[in-house]
Amino acid sequence: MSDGAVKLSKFVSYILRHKPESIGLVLDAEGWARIDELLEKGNASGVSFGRDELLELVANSDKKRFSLSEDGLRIRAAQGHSVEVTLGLEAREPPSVLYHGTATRFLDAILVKGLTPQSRQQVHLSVDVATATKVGQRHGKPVVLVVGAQQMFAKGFRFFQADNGVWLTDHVPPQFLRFGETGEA
Ligand code: HQG
Repeated sequence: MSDGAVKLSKFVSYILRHKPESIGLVLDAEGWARIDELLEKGNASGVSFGRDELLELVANSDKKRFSLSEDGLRIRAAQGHSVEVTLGLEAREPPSVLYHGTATRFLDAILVKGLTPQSRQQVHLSVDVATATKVGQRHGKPVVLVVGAQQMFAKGFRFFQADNGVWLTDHVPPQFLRFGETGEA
């Protein structure tokens, strides 16, 4: 993505996941915003972007961060919310393992409490080690934990897959975690 696209992606992520009210936008219960309104209020807040740029961002976002409604009139973040939303995803059977990239400085707490959503609505899990490593790098020295997703599922934990493939669950107790890769080259 170009520098401009990354900047716009960060702005739209911030609005649709965390602070819609900062530009006077109201999301519906499932996290959707009207595209017209996002354009109008985003531009009024001083960030200038057009419909084409926004739609290009949706199509080319490296992590497919945004989804469009079937009628093409609304947009939402696929995952990552701190605002309370009900994405309306169906619970699904996960693969046998999933991965969670984090930073080494969080490990002590994670080994006691397991993975908890922190400021987001759910814990985010990746389907592969490479992606998890990148997620962990955002926070510091990365470490990848292997999540016994199938084991959890067998015990009644529920898993959801966002439109962009990221898996979501409410909590991963420490007994379902084991160390994977350091994420280092
Ligand atoms: C850690 C990005 C202490 C957790 C990514 C993580 C993802 C704990 C941090 C999505 C803990 C929260 C989400 C505990 C978990 N004690 N720390 N008990 N349990 N943590 O950013 O998963 O690029 O809220 O390990 O790709 O890093 O923005 O979550 O390090 O899909 O599109 O607390 O955001 O997507 O950090 O990332 P975050 P995350 P985008």
